[in-house]
Amino acid sequence: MKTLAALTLCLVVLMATGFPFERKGGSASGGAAKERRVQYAPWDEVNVIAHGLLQLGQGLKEHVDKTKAQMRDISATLKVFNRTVNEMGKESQRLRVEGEALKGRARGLEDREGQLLNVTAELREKAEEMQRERKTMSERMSRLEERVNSMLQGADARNSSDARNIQLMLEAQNRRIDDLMERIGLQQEKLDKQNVRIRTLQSQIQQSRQRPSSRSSNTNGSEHSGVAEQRDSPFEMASDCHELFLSGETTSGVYTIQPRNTKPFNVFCEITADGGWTVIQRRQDGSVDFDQLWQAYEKGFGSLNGEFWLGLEKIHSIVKDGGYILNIKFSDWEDDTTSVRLPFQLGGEETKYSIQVQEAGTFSTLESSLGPDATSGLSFSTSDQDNDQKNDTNCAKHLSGGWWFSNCGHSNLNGRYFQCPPPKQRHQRKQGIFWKSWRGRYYPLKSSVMMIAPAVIETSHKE
Ligand SMILES: [Ca+2]
Repeated sequence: MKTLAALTLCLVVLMATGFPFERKGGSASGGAAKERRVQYAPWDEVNVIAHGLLQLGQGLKEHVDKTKAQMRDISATLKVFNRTVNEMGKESQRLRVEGEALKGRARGLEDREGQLLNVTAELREKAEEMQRERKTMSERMSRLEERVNSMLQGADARNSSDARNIQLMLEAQNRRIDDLMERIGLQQEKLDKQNVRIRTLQSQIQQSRQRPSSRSSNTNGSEHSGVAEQRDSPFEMASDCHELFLSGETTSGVYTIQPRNTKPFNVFCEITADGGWTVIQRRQDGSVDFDQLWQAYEKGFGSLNGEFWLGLEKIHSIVKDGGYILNIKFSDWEDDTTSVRLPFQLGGEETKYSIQVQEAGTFSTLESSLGPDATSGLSFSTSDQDNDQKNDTNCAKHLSGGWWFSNCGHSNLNGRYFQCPPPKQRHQRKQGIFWKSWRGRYYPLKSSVMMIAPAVIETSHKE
């Protein structure tokens, strides 16, 4: 800039000196020589001016070049600066975004921290509560311990020997009481047994009076010796519910009986006005699954006070000497009831517990669902023991439960228990409890009870 100012000043000075010369030449037109001299005379000056101008041009060029270079530098710097500004803008934008995100995160963390604080506070409260509880518990425990200790110490201190003596005495007393109770029990059992025998004999006497047959004389003949024998024989339990009835029992319920050559077992006795029935099956609410296998039907299952199957073994042990009657009671869903009585025999395991119903003239319609099929013996079947009379079918598997099946279609009181209303599909309904000749093949009955008693009961029932 300084050089530019200096050159401009120089140019101005030169021009200023030139003006008077040209004016001088113009005004002095009279003398040509003088003018030529004047014209050539300042050559040096012209030279100097030209030189100056050249220098000036050179200087200007240099200056322009320098300025250009400077401009380039400046613009490059500006570009860099712009870029930097741009980048900084972007960066600041990014930083702003990041800042927002961070702020968001910070807010989230703050929230969480708040939640955590709440939870922590809750936990602390709970822990404190638990600690309090534990404290009270341990206090109680220690109080109890103290009490027990004091009691023990007291007892020890005061009367350890007395207590021991009293204990021994008590034990001796208990033993004596037990002995007495046992003796009383034995006496009572003897009395009971005698009572049973007397009642049995009384009923036999009554029968022989009513039916003066060949058997009556035998009964009368053995009467006294029977009683005498009974007096000295050890206690025997009733062999069935009818014997209990004869011994004076009047209330239905669970009793222990002991058929001949059998271990005692419990049964439900249905005591009626004319005798004691031993219940062998009861269906009433579907509470017991009757879809059981052979072994279960042999041993029995269910609850004597609810639904049950007494078991083929036990039934056989009661009726093995014959002369029994099967009494079946049913009810439908209108609570209509009916009953069937069939004199029968039951074979043992070797006959697959074959039932044989005694033929008494012709069977009634009601009796026809079991009677006619069983006159020559009908074995018991379960899904794992097909002893039925239908060759191509396993009735127990086809239907349900175990029964004295003949051709699958006449009766099954151990079928599936269906509540009312029963299923609509016949293939389901036919698995139910049914007695074809009463309510039909596809009517699942509401209840059934099967019970047995000596045929004697039937005589008194009819008379
Ligand atoms: Ca079969």
